[in-house]
This record gives sequence, C-alpha cells and structure tokens, in this order.
Amino acid sequence: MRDRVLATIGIGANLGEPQAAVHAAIAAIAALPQTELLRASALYGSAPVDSSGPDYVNAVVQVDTALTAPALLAELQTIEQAAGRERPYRNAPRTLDLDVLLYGDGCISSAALTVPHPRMQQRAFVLLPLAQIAPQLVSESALAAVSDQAIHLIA
Ligand code: PH2
Ligand code: MG
Ligand code: MG
Repeated sequence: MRDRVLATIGIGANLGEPQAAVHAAIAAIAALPQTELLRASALYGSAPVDSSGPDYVNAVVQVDTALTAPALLAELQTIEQAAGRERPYRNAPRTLDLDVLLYGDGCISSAALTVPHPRMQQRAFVLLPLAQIAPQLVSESALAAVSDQAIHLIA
C-alpha cells in the first residue's frame, strides 16, 4: 500500500453562501477516496486580503491521505468546480477556494502546485485556524507577524 501523508488544506469562500460552502467542502474532503479527515478548524471570518468583495469565511483541515499531491489537487479542484468556482482574474472573489498548504514535509514546485503554500505565513486567515488544529506548526512569531490582520472566530 502506498504511504500515507498528512496533508493540510486551506478553505476559503466569500461569494454565495460562504459558511455553507465551507461546511460542505469539509464534508466533501472527508469523503475523498483514500483520505481520512483528521481535524477541522472552526470557521473564521476576515476581510479580503489582496482580494475584494464580501468578507471571507476560512477554515483549515488536516487529512491523512494516500493520494499523491497532484491527485489531491485534482480532487480539490473538482470540489471547487462543483461549488461553482470561476476564475475571472487572480484573487477574484470566489464561491470556494481549496489550497494544499502542506503535503507531509514535502516541498513541491511545479506549474500547478507550490507546497508549502508560498503565502501561508503572511496570512492570519491561514495561521489562526491552523494554530487551532496544529499548534506545533505555527510559531508565536508567525502569529505575531500577522496580528495586525483582523479576523474573528465564527463557530
Ligand atoms: N484568499 C485569497 C486572497 N485573499 N482573503 C481572505 N480573507 N481569505 C481568503 O481565503 C483569501 C483572501 C486567495 O486565495
Ligand atoms: Mg487561496
Ligand atoms: Mg486556490
């Protein structure tokens, strides 16, 4: 059997019904083949960062998966598409965004995927939910560096 990997996924939405979209995305990730949902953060609300439109709803989950990183990415893109994701321009508001933040301790740099996610350390909407489910992955200094970004716990 293929090795299993601990993967961390960021979830975001700010169009349509973002809270419902994030809950549905967590359920869809839990239902992925060869994948077990280990932990899901609470939902957090924040203003768009380098983006526009309504406030975002964000969460982070960790899965144990036998999917390769490209296969996991393809599955996540299928979930995004099913949620009506459109990509009119970079960082456009979206019904659902699913990002592979970490894939084990792997570093990936391909046209389709960069892991660790290159901007995760600059984003409170990633670091706060991640710190809730995996505090060992987020340093105090990393949290301090994003403490100027307003973010609130939704549920
Ligand atoms: N995602 C972005 C850009 N900006 N801002 C917030 N608050 N939440 C996001 O998920 C988000 C963002 C690009 O993926
Ligand atoms: Mg993103
Ligand atoms: Mg994305």
